[in-house]
Amino acid sequence: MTSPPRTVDGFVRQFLENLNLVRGVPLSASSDNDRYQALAHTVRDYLMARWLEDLRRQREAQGKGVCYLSAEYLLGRQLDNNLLATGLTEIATEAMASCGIDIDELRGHEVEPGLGNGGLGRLAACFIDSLATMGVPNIGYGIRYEYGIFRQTFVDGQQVEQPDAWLALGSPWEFPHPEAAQTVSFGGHTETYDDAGVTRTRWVPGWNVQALPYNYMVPGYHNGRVNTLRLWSARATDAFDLRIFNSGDYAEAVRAQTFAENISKVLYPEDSTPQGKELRLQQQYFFVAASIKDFLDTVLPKDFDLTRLPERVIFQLNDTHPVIGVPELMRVLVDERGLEWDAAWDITRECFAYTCHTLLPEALEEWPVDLLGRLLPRHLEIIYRINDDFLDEVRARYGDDEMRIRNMSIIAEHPERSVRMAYLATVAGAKVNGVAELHSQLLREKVLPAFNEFFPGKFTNVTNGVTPRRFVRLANPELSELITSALGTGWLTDLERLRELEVYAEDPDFRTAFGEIKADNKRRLSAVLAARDGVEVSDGHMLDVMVKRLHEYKRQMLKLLHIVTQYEAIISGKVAAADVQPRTFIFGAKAAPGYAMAKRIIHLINAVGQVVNNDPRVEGRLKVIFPPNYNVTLAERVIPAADLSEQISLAGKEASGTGNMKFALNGALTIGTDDGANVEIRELVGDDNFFLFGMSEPEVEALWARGYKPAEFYQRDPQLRSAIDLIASGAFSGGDRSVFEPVVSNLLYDDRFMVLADYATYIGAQAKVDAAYADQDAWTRSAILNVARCGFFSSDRSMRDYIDRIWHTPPVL
Ligand code: 26Q
Repeated sequence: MTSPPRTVDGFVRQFLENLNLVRGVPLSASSDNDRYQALAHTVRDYLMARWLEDLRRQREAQGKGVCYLSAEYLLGRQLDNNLLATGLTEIATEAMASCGIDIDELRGHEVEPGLGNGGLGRLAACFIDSLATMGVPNIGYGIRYEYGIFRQTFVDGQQVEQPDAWLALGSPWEFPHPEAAQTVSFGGHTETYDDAGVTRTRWVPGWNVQALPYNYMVPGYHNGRVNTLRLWSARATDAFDLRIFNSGDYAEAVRAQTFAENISKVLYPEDSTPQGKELRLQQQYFFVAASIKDFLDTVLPKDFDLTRLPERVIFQLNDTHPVIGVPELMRVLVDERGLEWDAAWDITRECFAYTCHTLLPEALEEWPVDLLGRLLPRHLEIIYRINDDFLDEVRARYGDDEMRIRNMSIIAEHPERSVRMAYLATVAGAKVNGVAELHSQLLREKVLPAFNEFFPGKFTNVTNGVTPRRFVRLANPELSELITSALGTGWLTDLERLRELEVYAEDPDFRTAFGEIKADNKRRLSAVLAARDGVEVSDGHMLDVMVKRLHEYKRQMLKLLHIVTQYEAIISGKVAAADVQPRTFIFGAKAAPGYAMAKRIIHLINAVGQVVNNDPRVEGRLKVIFPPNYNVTLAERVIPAADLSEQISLAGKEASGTGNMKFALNGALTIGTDDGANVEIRELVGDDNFFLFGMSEPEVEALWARGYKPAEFYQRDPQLRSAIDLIASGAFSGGDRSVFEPVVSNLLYDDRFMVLADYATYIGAQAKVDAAYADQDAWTRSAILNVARCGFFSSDRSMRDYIDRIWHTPPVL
């Protein structure tokens, strides 16, 4: 193997060689894509020796590792991250310059792998970054979707989805290993047979697919470590190919092949509202079965004593999506490896742990028994047996309390007989965790109280975190440099050290420098938006940002009502435009393609922007920008530029949020409800540095109990009435009142997320924001304190909590 290029000359040599050998072109004839690919190859060559070394180290150590099972990894661009991890950024920049290439230009050519929907997928990406940085053995298992999250475009202000062909130009970061393929089976039936006097069950599947692993390097930051992300791609098996050969019916044979390969074709773009689609269950079983087999057959030594499996692995279930792994491990242990049921169950119960990411009842996955039985007949039998044994234990404890039995059963009977995957995960998991303190408390007290009582000590909390390498160092290089100039190095892997910045909040020079960086970041963002969408962030504006998936519970409508309220006040003459604090509002949000109300809200945001931005009476003091296709790459630009972070979900609905953490760490102040991790952010930064508004979760409950009538809030509050009336009048739809009528009546008569109930306190809090922003120096002081006090939200700390409370996996030195 070639030696790693540690000098500019070495780097240039290797880069030119890769252009020739990998791309088959000389520099003079190379395209930007050739150059990007060759550069990426040069970085991965450098990582290769370390990767191999880590594989060896981990095999020899025979320690316990984490298998993170996640249907989503929202990785973001890889080049910059891998340059940073290896400390090659300067060398690569100089090397490219000496070839006459602008590395920034090449950076822009990387298509980010969007293999996730939002928070949950990005969390998985942050976690594997932290584990590599901490030297903890980890394999991330998931699916190599051929198409990731759709590319969002707007046509007449309405969302139109385009396929995300992220692999079209080739993916230099992946290593296919077809020789390590696994076979995954589906369908068929089960039968019993006599095995030397013992009755055993076997599954006779109806069809198989091949799972091909693609490995990705997950480098630790400046520690020479490289873990593995292994994503599975579906291929037709030889049997499918044979059918092609033998059938003579070419079209039918190809259809069969397409059928197999459909399994990893596309990421489901729903988040929070799972649809019980067969293909989705196929995806889940496909990657989990391949991963478990891969771990048992290729990662563990041959003839490993499986009763000791819990000493070697914890399978962490990222939400319920991989929970079919529980009956799968039971099937492998009992049917294939010949263990007794009870012994297998003891192993299984120790090998899984479950993270819940939601509180919305409609987001809890259930699979209809007839679908599950058709696709995975043996797994359904195993689930029934797990449930029978569990309910026997419940009866033994509480007697024949049928009400309780029905409530705790893994099998729901209504509206159709189905498997409650969260219950299965809770019964099987060694631990169950929520993702923020409030969420974990509500999980224990509201969602799964019977299980919390039955399994004392099983429930725990691990508050989410984000990787500071990507979301501070890469996204905000100037701030990172300022921090390093104050604290020295080391803080990026020990983020609590940001505390030492508290004293600098009192230093006028530091505040000036901090304020200038924020202004620079706004200019950088403005340039990006100008190039991308032809819009600019106006100078001197406060940047007010709400970026997250579009969902009613997150309440983008509340933000919009604030904008419309300000606009209405100007055009009705209640307020002079000159007296309005100039603000640019940035939205970023994708709606699930089938979520009609979310799509209408997107349309309305664009429509309001169109009107407000072009009304001369506003005098340019309010501006709404909604760049399409918000993704990790855009997040890295928007977040460092933000002054104000909007975290305004109805209390009790947002499990944690992680964008909230990214903003605070980049010196934005939060306006937010007492929800998810906002609670912890506010406790840490202090009430003076956080704009709290809205009902608390118990207040929400109390209002529901009293009877919530949104129309009464509309009647009572003239400001609210004017804003809603303006929308209803057709002012944002060319006079056509019908376009946004569904949005308006939804608010007035079916306001499930209590937008109108929190409106008044939200508007009040926004007035406080305006007042605070008027004193720039004081604002900057608060922003610095946000940075200084949010070190807790490093995903390194999350990983330490998982390790201490759940995994018990020491680093391998
Ligand atoms: C399930 C079945 C079928 C189709 C789709 C799905 C599906 C896909 C994605 C269900 C849910 C998701 C994603 C959920 C998610 O992102 N939840 C967020 O997780 C973050 C990390 O813990 C939290 O910070 C957010 O509060 C939570 O909303």
